[in-house]
Amino acid sequence: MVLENENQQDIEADAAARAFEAALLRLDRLTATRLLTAPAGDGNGLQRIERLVLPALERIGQHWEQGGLALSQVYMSGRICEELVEQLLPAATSERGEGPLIALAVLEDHHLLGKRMVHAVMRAAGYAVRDYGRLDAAGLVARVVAEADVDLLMISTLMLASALRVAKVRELLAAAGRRLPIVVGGAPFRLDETLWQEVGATAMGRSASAAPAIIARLTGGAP
Ligand code: B12
Repeated sequence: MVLENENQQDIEADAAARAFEAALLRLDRLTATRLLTAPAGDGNGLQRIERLVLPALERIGQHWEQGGLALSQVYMSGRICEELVEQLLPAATSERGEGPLIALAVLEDHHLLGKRMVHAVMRAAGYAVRDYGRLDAAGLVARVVAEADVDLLMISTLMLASALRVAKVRELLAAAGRRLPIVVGGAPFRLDETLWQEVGATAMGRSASAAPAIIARLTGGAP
């Protein structure tokens, strides 16, 4: 019975993600918004976003790769998702308390949506997060070295070449004598389960909603 319910939920989530994908490709913001702000009882806002936005954009990326879509369609779909995520995710701010100070960056990559989601979730969980935006490996290391109060670094990358640059960040940090945990996330790490270890990260998160628990584990408790 429980299994039947779960199957039914999976089928409904898949149908909703496909409807969301179609709305993105029609540039139909109204329908996309309606699908994201679903009736109560269907998970919280973040779960809903992860269930719709991630698979829809992933399929759009695959269609583009296979030549079925133009890059402009990928771009517009990404922009609409960015706008919606910005509107829908809690904009809670957290003053620095006793908890760890976290720096968050996109490394050598223009895919910013995942970082935005991670930022919103971490702030909502009560963590103090410094958003470094998009940086290259040397720029990121220079900033972490200059800001001695940063306890942990979170890096988001969506391109394989950028994911591999995490190894450079680790190497430059070690050369500068700065040791801190690095938590990575993004498509390349979800596709290759051991990549985070290969690039010398401390941990990997498959989703934004998984991030607070990973940070709590690494820093010895919630903020
Ligand atoms: C939208 C998109 C774009 C948009 C980006 C808009 C924007 N402002 O973000 C635009 C059009 C600009 C774009 C450009 C390009 N793209 Co693009 N893009 C995508 C697409 C379709 C979706 C990405 C996305 O936003 N997903 C939704 C977000 C929410 O998911 P996410 O980032 O994975 O984040 C989630 C988790 O991973 C996790 N997470 C993310 N980061 C972190 C970090 C931590 C610490 C933790 C714990 C968790 C975590 O939390 C998030 C929520 O749960 C992907 C397809 C895919 N499979 O991902 C291709 C994709 C990433 N793009 C790709 C490519 C090739 C490009 C271009 C090179 C295309 C070109 N020829 O110009 C350029 C490169 C730009 C650059 N230099 O960075 C390839 C990369 C292939 C590879 N192996 O490297 C992909 C995989 C498409 C494909 N199938 O080929 N792209």
